[in-house]
Amino acid sequence: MKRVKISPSLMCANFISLGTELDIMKAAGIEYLHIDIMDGRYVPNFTLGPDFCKGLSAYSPIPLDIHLMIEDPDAHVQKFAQFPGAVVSFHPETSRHPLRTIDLIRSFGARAAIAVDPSMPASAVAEMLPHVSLVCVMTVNPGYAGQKLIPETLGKVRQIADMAAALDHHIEVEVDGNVSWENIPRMIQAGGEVLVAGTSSLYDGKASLARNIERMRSLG
Ligand code: S6P
Ligand code: MG
Repeated sequence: MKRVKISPSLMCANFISLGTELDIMKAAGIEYLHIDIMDGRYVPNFTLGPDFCKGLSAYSPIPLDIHLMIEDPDAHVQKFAQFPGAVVSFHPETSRHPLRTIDLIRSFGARAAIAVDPSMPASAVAEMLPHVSLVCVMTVNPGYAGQKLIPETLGKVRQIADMAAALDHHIEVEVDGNVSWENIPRMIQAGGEVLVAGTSSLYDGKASLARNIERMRSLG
């Protein structure tokens, strides 16, 4: 069985000791750094931005997994798509022509991805799958950490994983939202390959980051 990839949600990190946390993640072979970008319009919250990504990319060799939760992504992707090895996802409903946005992300050097809102059926993204290298399936409503899983979204993870498997290039299926100790096995079972780890697991505050990474590895 292939090893599940971990993408720690940095909006949940302890910014006072971020350098130490990034060192621990590097030593543990963490695959991605998940960065939530919010604009107060597409979602009712604000989080991180391009300067934060720049600082991270300069410090850590771990590829950035940038999740845009913003209106008008075409106006902003250039600020996010130039980091080496980055994958940039956007929500298709924020773009008039999602395939153009995908091309735009690629034109700046990043891998392109789409993020799927819990209300959006798998069929809505079928025509985009051949053009992306990752699909971020949201299992909570976008906007906040610390929410509860919307259980119906697990079936959609399975549907998208099956649709992706039928294509001739590999697509990573990422699961984002309430990736908890209890939910992780079900999410992997449903076909999740990249798990976004926030307050429900790595940052649960009950054990050290290093211990929680080990615990997560032991689950998949
Ligand atoms: C939510 C965002 C997510 C959160 C993550 C937090 O809008 O896209 O990436 O950071 O879900 O994890 P948790 O375990 O607190 O749900
Ligand atoms: Mg996210």
